[in-house]
Amino acid sequence: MTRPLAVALIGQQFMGRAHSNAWGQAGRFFEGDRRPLLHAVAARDAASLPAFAERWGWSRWTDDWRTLADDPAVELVDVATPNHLHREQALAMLSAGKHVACEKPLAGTLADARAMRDAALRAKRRGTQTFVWFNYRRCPAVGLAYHLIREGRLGAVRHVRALYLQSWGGPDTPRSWRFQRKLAGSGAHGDLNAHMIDLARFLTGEEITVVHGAAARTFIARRPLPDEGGAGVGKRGAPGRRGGRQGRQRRSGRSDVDDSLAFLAGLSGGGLASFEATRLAPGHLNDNRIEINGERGSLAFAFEDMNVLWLHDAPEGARTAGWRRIVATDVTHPYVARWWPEGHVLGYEHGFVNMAADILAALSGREPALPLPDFEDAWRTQRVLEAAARAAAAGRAVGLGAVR
Ligand code: NAI
Ligand code: SOE
Repeated sequence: MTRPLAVALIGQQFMGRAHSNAWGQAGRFFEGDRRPLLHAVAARDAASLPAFAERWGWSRWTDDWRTLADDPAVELVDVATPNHLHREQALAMLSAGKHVACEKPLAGTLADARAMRDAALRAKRRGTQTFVWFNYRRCPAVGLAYHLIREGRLGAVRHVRALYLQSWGGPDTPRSWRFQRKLAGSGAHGDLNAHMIDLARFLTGEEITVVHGAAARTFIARRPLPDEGGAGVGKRGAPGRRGGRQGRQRRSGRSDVDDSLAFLAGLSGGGLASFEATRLAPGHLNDNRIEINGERGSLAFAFEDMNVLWLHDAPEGARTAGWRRIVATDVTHPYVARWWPEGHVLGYEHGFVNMAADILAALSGREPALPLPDFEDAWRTQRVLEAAARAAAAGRAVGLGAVR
């Protein structure tokens, strides 16, 4: 017998859809003591919420997210809103005794992230849990890499090479919240490097102790304002895309975040790491890739080929050494047994479903398939983001000890 666990979601656009799908599917594909009940969805656009709720299976909707805190049925609140709202929404729900699953980055600013970490520590003493949606941890190929590293297949880590390259942020892309520092915190850096810092820390099990140097660029300082009525949220609404205003003069606004940021860092085990994030790399759509070189072998993962993990080792010596392409769809790979037979590959949405299932496991007192990031964990990632931003602004190295 499974007991329902009432989930409430805040946000109904990109991540709102991904998370709605995840809560709906987790109860179908995974077994456990708790089954998600899609209790309520909250967002700003009252006109579109009833249809959204019906399509995705939410029993209720509201355009006032605060009411979720007063609803005694709600056990878990899922925050899928722009970065500047994470703090207020998460803190309100934690004080009401709700578990909180929040989107990444934990917050737009270090101060917000610190307040969230502190509130999560207090809530944890009362048995309340927090989670952060670093979904790429939950691709089976990444999970396999995690286990291979724990088994000592690479030996000591020498290098981490992490790239997150996208191409959607050209001059026609409207100035959504993602291009405003007061709403997003930063640009490509917080948005994309957050994932790569998390992956580097998760896979190696090491912390970043110093940012040796960083450089940021804002190539596009003004952007067209989004259309009225919500078009232009995220990357939608650009001329030529559905919802965009074509052939008319558009008003523009200031874009004050980085379009690209790269940095070099040191790992607690002595290794060297490089990170690069951009929204202006034509030919790279959602190209997040990480390579780890250890003293005995290497691993490489690239999300655009997300079912594959590359392993380089030399069990019989140099004569037959080489890169092996492992299609991570075997039942021995994390999560795969819950899905399809070998070679029936998974996609973007499965990472979110796998994470929803792991959150349910954690809330039932069971071990998740792979470790889940909580606010404390995401706070550590946020400190690295801050150190790199400070290093870029000041043109010097920043030790993590100075970022608290
Ligand atoms: P979006 O712009 O597509 O959607 C934002 C949603 O928040 C909308 O439904 C909007 O109505 C709602 N919202 C905005 N202000 C609100 C308010 N005051 N009260 C209630 N609802 C409000 O944004 P998107 O892309 O879904 O991003 C949301 C969060 O998810 C961000 O933190 C972003 O960094 C993160 N994200 C994470 C991804 C991942 O890979 N884990 C992928 C994309 C986004
Ligand atoms: C940005 O385009 C974005 O949607 C990020 O916000 C996500 O975190 C990333 O996973 C995909 O790209």
